[in-house]
Amino acid sequence: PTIFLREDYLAPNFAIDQVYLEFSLNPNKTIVKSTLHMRRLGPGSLVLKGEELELISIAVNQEDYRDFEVNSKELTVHHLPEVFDLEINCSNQPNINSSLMGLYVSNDNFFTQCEAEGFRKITYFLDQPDVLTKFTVKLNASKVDYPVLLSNGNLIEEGELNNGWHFAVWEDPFPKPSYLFALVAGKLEVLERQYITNSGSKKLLQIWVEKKDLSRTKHAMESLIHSIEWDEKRFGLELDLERFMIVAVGDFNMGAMENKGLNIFNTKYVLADQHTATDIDFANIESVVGHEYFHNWTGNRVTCRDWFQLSLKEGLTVFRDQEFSADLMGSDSGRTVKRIEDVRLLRQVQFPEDAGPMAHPIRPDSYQEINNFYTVTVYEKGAEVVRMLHTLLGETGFMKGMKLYFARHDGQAVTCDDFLACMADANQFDAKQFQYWYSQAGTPQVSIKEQYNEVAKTYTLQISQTCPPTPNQSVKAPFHIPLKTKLLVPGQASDEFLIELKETEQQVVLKNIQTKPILSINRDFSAPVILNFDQPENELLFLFDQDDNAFNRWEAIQKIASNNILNNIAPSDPLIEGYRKLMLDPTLDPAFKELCFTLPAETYLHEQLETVDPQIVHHAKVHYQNVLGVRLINEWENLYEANLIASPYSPNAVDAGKRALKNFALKMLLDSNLAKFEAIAFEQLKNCDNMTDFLAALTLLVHYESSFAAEALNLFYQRHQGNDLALDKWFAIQASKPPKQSGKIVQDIRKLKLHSDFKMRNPNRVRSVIHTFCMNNPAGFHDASGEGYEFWYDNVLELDGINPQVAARLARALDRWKKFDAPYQAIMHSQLEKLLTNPLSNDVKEVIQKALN
Ligand code: HT7
Ligand code: ZN
Repeated sequence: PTIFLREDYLAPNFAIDQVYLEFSLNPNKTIVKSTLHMRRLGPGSLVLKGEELELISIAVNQEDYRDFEVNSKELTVHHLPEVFDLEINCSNQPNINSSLMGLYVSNDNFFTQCEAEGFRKITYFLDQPDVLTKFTVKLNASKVDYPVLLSNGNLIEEGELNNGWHFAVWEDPFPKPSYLFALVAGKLEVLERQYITNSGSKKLLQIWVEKKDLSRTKHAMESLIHSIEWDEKRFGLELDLERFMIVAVGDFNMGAMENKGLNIFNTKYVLADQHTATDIDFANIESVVGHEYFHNWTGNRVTCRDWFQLSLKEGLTVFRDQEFSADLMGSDSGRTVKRIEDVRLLRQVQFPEDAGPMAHPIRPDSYQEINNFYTVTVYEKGAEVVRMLHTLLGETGFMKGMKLYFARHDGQAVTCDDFLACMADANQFDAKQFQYWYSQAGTPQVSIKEQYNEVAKTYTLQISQTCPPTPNQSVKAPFHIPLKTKLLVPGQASDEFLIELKETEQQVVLKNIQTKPILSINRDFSAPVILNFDQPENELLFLFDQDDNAFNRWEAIQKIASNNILNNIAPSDPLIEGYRKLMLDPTLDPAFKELCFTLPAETYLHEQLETVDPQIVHHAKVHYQNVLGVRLINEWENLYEANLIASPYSPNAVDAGKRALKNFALKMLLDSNLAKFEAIAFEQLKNCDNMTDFLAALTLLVHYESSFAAEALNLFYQRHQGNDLALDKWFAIQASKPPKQSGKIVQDIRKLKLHSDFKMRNPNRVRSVIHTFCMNNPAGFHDASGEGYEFWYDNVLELDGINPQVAARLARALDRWKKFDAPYQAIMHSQLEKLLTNPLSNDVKEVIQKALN
C-alpha cells in the first residue's frame, strides 16, 4: 500500500481559480460537467484525482483534447499552456455508492460528503485542501422527485427545464477547497429564522429535513443561534454569508460536516424533542451544531495545507465547541461538569489510543488512509493542546494569538506551525519546546514526590516526566507541561499557581509553608498527562471534601474508586461518610454529584493494569458498585425522591443534572435490591413524559434482567416503530447489556442483527448494535470463549464490503489485544491474522496491520 508522508508535501503545480460545475442528477447515473479556469504555477503535467468515475470527454479552451492518460485513480493531462479552461465531462453512480463518500443517495434524496477525499468520486479535480477555488454550481434534476436543490453560497438563479426538470444555480463568493463542496437535492422541508449580526447585517438561517421530522428541528435552530451569538461575543467572529443552511441525513459516516454555508448533519445531531431525545442528545446537538458553525472560521476561512494538519482545524474547533458548551452551562459548577465530561472521554478513549498500535501525534507523520486519522487524538488531544496554550497565555494572550492568526492567514491553507507561530509572536512566547505536543505521540507520565521540612518550613516537589515509546518514536524530548497547582492547608487560604514543567526532572521549592500542605495539582486537568502521585486516602478524602477546584474534588474520588476496584478493596467507612456528605450537601450541583458517584469506565481501569482480565475488572467494579448501593440504600431512596421534577420537561443543564442524579439513584436501588425496586423503574417508564427518564428506566430493567424487561422493551418498540433514531436506542440498550454471571450474550447480539429493523447499510444502526457490543460492552465482548471476537471478525469483513470507513472503526476494537491476559490475547491475535488473509480495503488493512505489528 502507498504510505503518505508529511515531509513529502509538494505545493500544487496548477491553480484552479474558478470552477463551474453542472450536475444532471440521476440516481443511476449522474453526469457532471466541470469547467476549470486554470493557471500554471510550476512545470509538469496536470494530475487530477478521480475514483469510481467514467470519463466521457475532455476539452482544453473549448477544443476536444486527447493528450491525457486515465486510470482508476488519476487523470493526467499533458502539455498544458500557462492559462486555460479545462472542460471535463464524466459520470458517477450515486445509487450504488454505499461508502457514503462523494455523491450518494439516502432515502431517495441526494447528498454529498467530500472530506477528506470524497470530491474525487464526484469529478476529476485537484482534490487536496491547499487548492482554493471559487465554485459556481448548477443543479439540474426532476422537479417532482427533487424539488429542493441546494449547494454552497448564494442562490443566484432558478428555473424550469424540459421534461419536468428544473434547475438552480448557486455561487459561493469564498474560494474554498474541494472538501468543503456540498450539494443536496430532494424532498425536504425547512425551518427558517432571520438573524441580525452585531454589525447589523441580515442573515437567513435554514434547517432542512424530511417533512416528518420538521417538528423536531427547534432545538437545533436555537443551538445555531446560540453558536452565532457566542462566536461574535467570545471570539469577535461574525457569520460571513447571507445564508447558512443545515441539512439532516439519516445515512452518514460521522456526526456532521462543515461544508461552506451548507452543513450536512447526521439526523442524530439535528432532530430532538422530549419524547424521542435524551438530555444527552440535546446537549450533543448543541455542541455539534456549534462545532460545525465554528469551523466556518477555524477550518473554512483558514484551512489546512494538507491532511497531516487536520488538528489545526479540528483541535482548535473542538476547543471552541468545548468552551461554547461550558459557557452555556451558565455557572462555574456547570463549567466543571463539562470539563469532567470532556476529560472522561479523553481518558476512556484517547489515552488507550495513545498507548496502542495506532498511536500518532496530533499532527501525524504518515498515513495509509486519511479517514483513519479522524481520531480522538487529532480531535480531543488536539483540543487539550490548544487548551494548554490558553492556560499558558491566559484568555487575553490567547485571543491576541487568534487575532493575529486571522490577520495573517485569512483565506489561506496553513499548518499547525503557522498557528503556533501566531500564538508565539502575539505573546513573545517561546514555543520551541511546546511544539513537541504536535510532533510526539504518547501520554506523558508525570511523577511527583513531595517533601515537607518542618524545621526549614519548606515544601519541595520533585517532579519528573517520561513518555512511553510509541510506533516509530522510541525516544521523546521532554514536553512543556503546565500544571495548575495549589497547596491546601485546612483553615488557611492560599493562591493557585502555575508550574511549568519543562525538564525531565524538576524541583519546585516553596518557602514559608507553616504546616504540611495537601497538594492539589493538575487542577482542571490543565495538562493531558497521567499523574503518578501516591497520595494517601485521607488526603484524597480531604480534597474530595474541601478542594476549591471542583474538578480536583471529582478527581480525588475517582482516584480512590480506581485504587479500590483494581485492588479489590471495599470502600472504607470514611469514604462512605464522604459519599453520604456529598449526597446530603444541598449546595452542590446534582450533575456534579452524579459524576462523582459514577465509577471509572472499564476501559480506563484496563489502562492502569499491566495485563488485563476483563472479566475480573468487570466483576470487581460490579461488586464495588453493589457495596455502595447497599451501604447507602436509604440515601439513594431519598435522592431519588428529592430529584423528581414537577415542572414541564426542559433539557436545561439544571434539570438534566437532576434527572441524571435521580436515574443514578434508581440504578443503585435496582443494583442493591431488584425485587424491591424494579416496580419503581417500571412505573417511571410508564408515567414519565420524556425520553431521558424512559430510557434510563428501560436500560435498568433490561440490564438487570427485571421481570418487566420484555414488556418494557415492547412498549418502547411499539411507541417508536418507524423512528430510526429512537430505534437506534432500542437496539443499543440490548447490545450493551452485560452478561449474567456466567452467561454469554453473543447469540443475543447475532439475533438482534436478524431483526427486520436492522440495516447493515445504515451507519447509525450498525453502530447501535455492532460497535456498541464490541466497544461498549467489555464483559459481553471479551467472553472467554472468544465468540465475541468471532462476531467481530464476521462483521468487520461484512461491513468492509459495504462501507470501509465504518468497518475500520469497528476494526479498532481489537487494538489493545496485547494488553489482555494470555488466553484472550491468543484468540484476538488469531482473529486479527485471519482477517488479514482476506482482500481488505485500505482503511481496514491499515488498522489490522498496525495492530499486528
Ligand atoms: N470535518 C468533519 C469530518 C467528517 C468526515 C471525515 C471523513 C468522512 C466523513 C466525514 N464526515 C465529516 C467533521 C467535523 O469534524 O466537523
Ligand atoms: Zn470538526
